[in-house]
Amino acid sequence: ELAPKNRVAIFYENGGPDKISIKDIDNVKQSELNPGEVLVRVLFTGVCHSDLHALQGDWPFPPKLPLIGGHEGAGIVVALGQGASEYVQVGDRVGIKWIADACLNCEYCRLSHEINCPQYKPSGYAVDGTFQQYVRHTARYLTKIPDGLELSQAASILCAGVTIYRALKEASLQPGNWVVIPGSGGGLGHLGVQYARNAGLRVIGIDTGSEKQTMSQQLGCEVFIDFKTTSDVATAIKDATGGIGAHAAVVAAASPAAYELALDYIRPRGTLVIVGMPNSILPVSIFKTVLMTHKIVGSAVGNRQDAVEALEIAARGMVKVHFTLKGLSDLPSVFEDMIQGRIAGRIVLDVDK
Ligand code: 8ID
Ligand code: ZN
Repeated sequence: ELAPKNRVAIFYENGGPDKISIKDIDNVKQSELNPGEVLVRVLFTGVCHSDLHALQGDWPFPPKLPLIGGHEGAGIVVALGQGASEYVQVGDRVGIKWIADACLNCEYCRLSHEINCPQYKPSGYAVDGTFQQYVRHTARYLTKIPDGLELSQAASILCAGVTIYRALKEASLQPGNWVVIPGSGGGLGHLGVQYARNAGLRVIGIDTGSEKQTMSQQLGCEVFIDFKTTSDVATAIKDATGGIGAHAAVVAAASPAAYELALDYIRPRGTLVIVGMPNSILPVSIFKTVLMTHKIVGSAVGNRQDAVEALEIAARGMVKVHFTLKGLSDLPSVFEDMIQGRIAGRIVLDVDK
């Protein structure tokens, strides 16, 4: 028997944290599930900065309204629609990611680039996400969570972890190379430091404040630069890397300034990976890009295999999400803290609290 009610965090218009209401709505009935769909009982969900962009509506394509946000969910399958048992069973521990579904049949999907599928649907953006106790979801796009990885740990691997893991791949680095991670004390960044170290890279973190500095250094940054108190970040990075700059920057900050700086400290043939998503323009010198033979690449979440790999690494204990556990009803204050830049690591919500 499914619970009659579903507790959700919902907003009806874009704006600040005060737009969010926590309420009980009628739960989906088993008979309402479409073929291929399942009902997932979410237990834990991370809060990603993308959820804040969705709330504020500051991206070029605004989200559906009203919206139940969230796209880093870990929970248990509780009901199956017709045919869903081909993919999952009741009781399976599963993860919900940014990509809720894609056609799996177009050229991009065939190449495992589901993020480029014209029909892909983002969770907590185009369809309701994980800031609720029960989510209907296509069975084929869920990710199984490895045994031995707690659901509260798995949650933020499903967006922050996968995204930064894939972004590091896009930087095409070799063990021993230098990578700079602006935003190293944030959700994506603090996981990026660990995935990078795990791949044998040397990491320089950029962020601000003593809490984020300590976290960045404890997780493996050899060098930490506070962008608010360092007058010449580019020179500091060149000094740390034998005078020539880093092999790559993987920018995990929602800040245009972090991007502009990166073009000044990556070495010739270096790569700038665009991950953090301020809605802004990056001025790039055409002349300098040619002279330095720089590469600038965008990276968006990861595919199903990236998710499996990112979770496996976490299950082996090589990467840990450093999170503070709060309740779903705390979501407005969590967004307020995110706006103020007060969150080191991640906030994970217990959706029952
Ligand atoms: O697929 C993608 N590309 C993807 C997936 C998930 C998230 C992109 N994102 C985007 C989010 O939408 C957001 O724009 O990545 C960005 C970072 O998400 P997050 O890690 O969830 O945000 P956070 O926890 O707030 O961390 C951001 C960190 O950046 C620092 C902040 O202090 C914070 O610790 N930061 C800022 I703001 N400006 C900085 C700067 N100039 C900076 N760090 C270095 N230099
Ligand atoms: Zn996210």
